[in-house]
Amino acid sequence: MIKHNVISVVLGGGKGTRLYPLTHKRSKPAVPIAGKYRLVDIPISNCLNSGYNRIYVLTQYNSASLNSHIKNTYNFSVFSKGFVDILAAEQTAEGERWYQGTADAVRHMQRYLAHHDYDHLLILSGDQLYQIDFQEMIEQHITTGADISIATIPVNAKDATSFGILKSDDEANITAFTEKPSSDRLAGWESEVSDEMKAEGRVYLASMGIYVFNKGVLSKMLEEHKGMDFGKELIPDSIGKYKVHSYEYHGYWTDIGTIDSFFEANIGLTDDIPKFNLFDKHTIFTRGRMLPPSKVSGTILDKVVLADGCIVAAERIERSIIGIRSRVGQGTVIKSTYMMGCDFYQTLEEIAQIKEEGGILVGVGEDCYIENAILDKNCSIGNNVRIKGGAHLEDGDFETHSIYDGVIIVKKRAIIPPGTEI
Ligand code: ADQ
Ligand code: ADP
Repeated sequence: MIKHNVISVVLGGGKGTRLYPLTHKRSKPAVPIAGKYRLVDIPISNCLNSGYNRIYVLTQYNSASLNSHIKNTYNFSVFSKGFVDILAAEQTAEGERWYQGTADAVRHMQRYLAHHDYDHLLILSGDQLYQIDFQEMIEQHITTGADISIATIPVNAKDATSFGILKSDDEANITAFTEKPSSDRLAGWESEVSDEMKAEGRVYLASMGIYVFNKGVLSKMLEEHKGMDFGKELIPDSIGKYKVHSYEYHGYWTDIGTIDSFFEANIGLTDDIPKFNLFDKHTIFTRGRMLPPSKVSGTILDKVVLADGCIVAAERIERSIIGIRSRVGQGTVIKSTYMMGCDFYQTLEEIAQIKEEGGILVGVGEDCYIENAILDKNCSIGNNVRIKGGAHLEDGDFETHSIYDGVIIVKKRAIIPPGTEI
């Protein structure tokens, strides 16, 4: 039963520079994950599974793929009040003035909220992997009489510098907040945590960037405060002025806003029992594509998440995600790689013609070796190509690929000629 009157806002992405080149030609919410989903499916599914079906997605850019994904995925019956609407900064009347930060993005959408009846606004980040029941969070928000609630999780000293860190009293009211403190400023910010967390060194309580605001409170804050950002300005300023409550979350939660964490989170899905469970009673919603089942011949697959509609003839694939409509040729070995897949199939006639002209087919060719890589959509990788990421590689950006933290990211639609070594 849905007890709360909630509107959800997914912060779909600022410039998205930390996920470049995956965000070069698409907005961040549209970045593919786990072989068949898009980033935005995670927060939206969490909302829907919690029974909250009025959702705005705020994004700096609009992209054809984001629009078609949302339009084709989140259709509600005429008897429901549900919607998932994209509000893109580039389309606001203010023209060139883009959203400058998260609070500013929400400030600009206030006029859309005016048309709705709601009591609470649930604000979510678009680049996190987790499964939360938001009803529980909102229930706690209401029973504690909070004006603002922030979902929190214990993190270690290394991670603490990338998050908002807070302290709370015995009743979980937040008494102090500092955004991304440098490591030399961490002393004194430790919190009481369970023995298990202590053993892992997770003694700092971090904001998960997930907020519940009472309706009137947020509009007042946005009006009175000229701040652009929740984490840097509005939240720190609210401490002491409002009742800000910490909702402590104990499950799996990870930020996937950087190439490194995005790659780790995807590859982590191939574990025996992954921390983020796709095979759960809660559905992760995404576009229903009516693809054929995948076809595999002669391949040893070990810890592989294989999406729909693939044609795989490789020699061996290990600890990898193979996305929708992927084609992988004979003799090829793929390890620790996220292949996003393809938006289309080439027909038999097209394949014959491309081969006759000495061209390269979409997908991964024959006798290739690919390790520690992300292959963006629609790449054409010729035969005998060797792509081997690793700590020995320096970061860099090249025409067909980029390298970050040892991961080689082959760009969308890149054509890699036969015999290439990266
Ligand atoms: P960050 O994630 O570093 O920290 P921020 O860059 O503001 O904060 O991004 C929050 C979310 O909003 C991200 O999903 C981002 O893509 C999106 N976003 C940013 N600008 C946007 C804009 N103009 N329009 C739409 N979306 C936008 C925040 C908090 C920390 C907290 C971490 C947890 O500030 O206190 O610890 O989240 O991940
Ligand atoms: P996909 O996510 O399936 O790889 P894209 O995101 O590239 O697809 O979406 C297709 C179209 O969206 C592109 O051809 C481009 O015109 C538009 N688009 C993508 N990113 C942006 C952006 N940052 N700004 C404006 N338009 C964009």
